[in-house]
Amino acid sequence: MDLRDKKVAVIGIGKTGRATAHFLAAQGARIAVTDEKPTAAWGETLDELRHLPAELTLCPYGPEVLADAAWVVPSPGVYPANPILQEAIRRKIPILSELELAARFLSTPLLAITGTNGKTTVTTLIGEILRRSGKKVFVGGNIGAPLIGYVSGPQEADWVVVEVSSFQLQWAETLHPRIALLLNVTSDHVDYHGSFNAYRRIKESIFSQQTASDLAILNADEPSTEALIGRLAARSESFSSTRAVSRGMYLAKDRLVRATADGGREEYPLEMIHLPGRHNMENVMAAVMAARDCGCSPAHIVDAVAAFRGIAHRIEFAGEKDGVRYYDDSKGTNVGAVMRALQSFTEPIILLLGGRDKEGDFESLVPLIRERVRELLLFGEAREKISARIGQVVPTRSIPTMKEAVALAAEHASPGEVVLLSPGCASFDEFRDYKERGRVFQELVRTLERR
Ligand code: UMA
Repeated sequence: MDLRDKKVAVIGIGKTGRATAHFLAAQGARIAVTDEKPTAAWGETLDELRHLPAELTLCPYGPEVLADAAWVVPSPGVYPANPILQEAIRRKIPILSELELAARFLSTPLLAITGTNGKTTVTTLIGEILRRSGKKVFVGGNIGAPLIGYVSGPQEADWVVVEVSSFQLQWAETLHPRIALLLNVTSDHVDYHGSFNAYRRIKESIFSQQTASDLAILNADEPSTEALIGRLAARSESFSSTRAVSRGMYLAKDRLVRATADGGREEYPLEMIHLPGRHNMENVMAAVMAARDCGCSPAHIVDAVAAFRGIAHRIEFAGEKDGVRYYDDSKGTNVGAVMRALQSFTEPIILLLGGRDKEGDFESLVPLIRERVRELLLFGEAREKISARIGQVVPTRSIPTMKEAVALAAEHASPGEVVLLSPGCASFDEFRDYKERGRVFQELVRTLERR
């Protein structure tokens, strides 16, 4: 792919758009950029872009950006139904996600992780294991650093480990990971993709370019991913926390077992895992399988897993006051994540749920809420909508903000109970992102502790 003197339209100037513009400039392309935010609100980004060694056109937010463009690179957050993208389709201008563009220039083997939940944990853990095994690794993608930034440099890693969101898989038709993981698919981002089936198909497309020399890692416990075993061009291995599998990993009574295609068996102690919940055993199994295929030894794997304490805002212990333990699961932005969080505790739970709805299937939480939640506190923009759907199951209160919900939880909780923020919704109604929401929650808990 030769970008020299070609015009490329970049939509959105967040992390992805900025990194893409830098890459395009280095490739000698001409760049047209646009963002729904007016240029007056671009701050330092405007200066940064103006200093790029490239022909740069700043366009108003609309189809003008497409004039003379050979390709369009939308930021992940731009919905497929966006009128600029629809116009690009009408004009037959190819649309490439940043991930697709980067992958076309990638010379390092690619290990890609997707799924509705667990991606960040598995991506981080694989990175840790590879590092501990002495390999050079770039860890990026949806987790933070765009892949395009890596391909802009000397590409010196042994492996590129990339967390891939469904937004990045949209417009990524030739992406070809050496190892691809699909951890699970439950309802999420339906507002973006149009339907659950469209979302599921996009997730499965991570395997579409793989061949027999590649590896696909699948979840044997989830019908939607299990159905793919044996149906893919790649070798497939699966993991299960409920039953033995012939190729892959499973949870036996007191250990994890890895069964290889040649009939071999490896065992890993459960004591190496310091993360809560069965879902984290699945995450660890997925990471171990990927790492073994990269050539990491079981000894390095055990060391790295034992040292791994999880990621921020993912069922993270936030503090304790008067015998009540507070947990921050702000990263739980969909219903599947809330289920996992609820399953991680045996204590009665006061659940803080709410924010901006992504058309989540809240009804599917009802059995777990009935079983484990003592009180449901709904907050944020979606609170009335959620209340109308699941507000009759356990005592439920509807409160405007998360801050007020935390205060009420502290008032209502009894010693031995857990207060869990697992919002099942996006944060953007009240916060910049889930990280800010989690930080605010943790600060509120620290204030409670000091009282
Ligand atoms: N914008 C438009 N038009 C739109 C939408 C956005 O102009 O229709 C503009 C915004 O005004 C803003 C810019 O685009 O200036 C933001 O782009 P973006 O929302 O795509 O965000 P980036 O900063 O590029 O960050 C993206 C990912 N964000 C999303 O997918 C929403 C980050 O994932 C990722 O870390 C980063 O690329 C690097 O790869 C975050 C995320 O929320 C963590 N991901 C979702 C999730 O995990 O559920 C998928």
